[in-house]
Amino acid sequence: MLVTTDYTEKKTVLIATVIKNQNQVLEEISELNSLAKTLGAIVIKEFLQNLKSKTPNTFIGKGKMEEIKTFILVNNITLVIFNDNLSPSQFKNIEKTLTSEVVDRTKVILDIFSKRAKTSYAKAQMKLAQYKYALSKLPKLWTHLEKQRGGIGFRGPGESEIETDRRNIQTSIKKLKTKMQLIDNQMNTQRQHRKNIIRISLVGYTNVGKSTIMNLLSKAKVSTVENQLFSTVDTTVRKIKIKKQIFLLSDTVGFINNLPTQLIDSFKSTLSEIKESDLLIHVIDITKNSFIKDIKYVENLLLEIGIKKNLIIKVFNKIDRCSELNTKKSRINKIINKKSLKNLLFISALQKQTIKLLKQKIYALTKSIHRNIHRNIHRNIHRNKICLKTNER
Ligand SMILES: Nc1nc2c(ncn2[C@@H]2O[C@H](COP(=O)(O)OP(=O)(O)OP(=O)(O)O)[C@@H](O)[C@H]2O)c(=O)[nH]1
Ligand SMILES: [Mg+2]
Repeated sequence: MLVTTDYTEKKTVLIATVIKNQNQVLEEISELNSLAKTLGAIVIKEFLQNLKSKTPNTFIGKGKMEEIKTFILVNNITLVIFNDNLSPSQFKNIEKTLTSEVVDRTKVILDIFSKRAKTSYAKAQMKLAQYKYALSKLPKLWTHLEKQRGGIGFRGPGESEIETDRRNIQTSIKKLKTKMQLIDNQMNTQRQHRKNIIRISLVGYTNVGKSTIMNLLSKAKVSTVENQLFSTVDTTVRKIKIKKQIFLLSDTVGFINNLPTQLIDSFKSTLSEIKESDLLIHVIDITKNSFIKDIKYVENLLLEIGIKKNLIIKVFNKIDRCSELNTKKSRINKIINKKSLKNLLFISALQKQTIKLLKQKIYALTKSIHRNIHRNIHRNIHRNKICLKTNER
């Protein structure tokens, strides 16, 4: 059941439906194209269908379905990826009609994450997300799952077997949660030890340059892959020094539109790294047409997971590739509230000198936190001395 779909060199078509916002879907399908390519699929064609409402059985209309079916047969397509999330019965019906393997956007994202996870903790988080996904598709996804099974320990179809499957997945989820709780506790203790150091997290949409900035600020070697989505799945924490002050900098997993809820759930503790940070560096790829939408999406997602920070630097990255910088700057001035304007930076992570500006900004914004931390440390030392003296008497 946790077998990932093999995308390598598979001739693939993408399908997206438009009910309201065509531009939004166009961006999503281009993102889906990158996601599929990241997994090695060869995308042959994108199908877009305007709909007044979704057809419950097959999701898209009959005529379009026939057109896609013919295209699949003529071009030997073996994989179909839907931009929308499909219900178990839709999966079943569409696969039957198209006689091809069908996956949805959530599955693709989960498969990329599981491929990228390196640490055992990230792997456990991924497994948890995949179990939850499998559980949500289970009842009617029998044939679909069966095709992928091949000796995973589940036997033939039928209601009772499906029930066994469900119980097996639920048991695995329980075990994983217990395992992760133990690691969570250790990580919490580690975080407590770092209390006296200012913590900074790089956050933002995927592929905006977070890891590149991390590497520049910390001389770390977090892998940054040429234009691939979700290079980073594991959180990396590095010490950095600015004017003799020590900071802890975390590089975190990138966000994407319609991030699967299963992923958000299982990445909660990774995200608590962000929650406990004193300062967030929200990185934005200014070359993207949708950069304003990306900002809002990231801000909303942060709010959704309970992260409300006053100290945020918005770093508009990749200015070396941005052709309409001034026009974009005036768009930004209009949407950003006046108070936050001083916390904006325009940089190129490929030009070392602009990183200096970022360092200056980090230092200036966290000065008062440093002062408080030092005051607390001195107060504690003083308190301990008094305690010691009292005990000596
Ligand atoms: N032209 C240009 N490219 C950049 C800049 N910063 C990063 N890149 C490129 O953008 C791509 C993505 O960079 P990453 O640092 O991996 O982005 P990320 O935000 O960590 O991505 P995820 O880990 O996938 O969320 C890489 O190919 C980088 O070389 C920049 O300032 N200018
Ligand atoms: Mg990264």
